[in-house]
Amino acid sequence: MALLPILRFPDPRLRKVAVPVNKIDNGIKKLAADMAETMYEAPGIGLAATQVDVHQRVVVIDISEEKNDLLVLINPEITEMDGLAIGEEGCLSVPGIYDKVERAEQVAVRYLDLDGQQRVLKADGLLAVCIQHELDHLNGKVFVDHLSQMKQGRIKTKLAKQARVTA
Ligand code: GNR
Ligand code: NI
Repeated sequence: MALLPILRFPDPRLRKVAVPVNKIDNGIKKLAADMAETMYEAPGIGLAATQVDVHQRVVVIDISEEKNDLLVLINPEITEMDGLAIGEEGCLSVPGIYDKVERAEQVAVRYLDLDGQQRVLKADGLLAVCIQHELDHLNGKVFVDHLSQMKQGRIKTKLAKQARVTA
């Protein structure tokens, strides 16, 4: 296992659209294991391969308190969306920034598990938010894209200042 470096907004590599996985081989299994380790260490509740500069459609999620309920979603697709909910979001690629985003309240997601089995998961609450947030990453989107241009500008300024003091 290995910890992977996480790309930071506004890195242009966060804008790449990930391609579907065509074979769940040992490379994909290692990627999922390394992503899980990286997510737990951060700590975060989800991580998309895009954030570790791998542009394939792989997501890991664990919203459990005990951090013992890992979900690996390969080629996830949202097949149903219902309702609207506004919740506070953050992102490991946009450290220290939190803001409200409107999402579907409930989703159904179809995906392959690590054994290549097709599965369907119905989610609401934080899990539904996290699934939508991670699918956005696979499509080159970051949660701040849902905010006003003025907020996006302020976030860029704040992150650039942070990067200066950390460097
Ligand atoms: O750790 C994370 N927390 C979180 C909180 C509210 C909404 C979405 C998230 S996902 C985020 C991890 C991350 O950046 N995944 O891409
Ligand atoms: Ni994120």
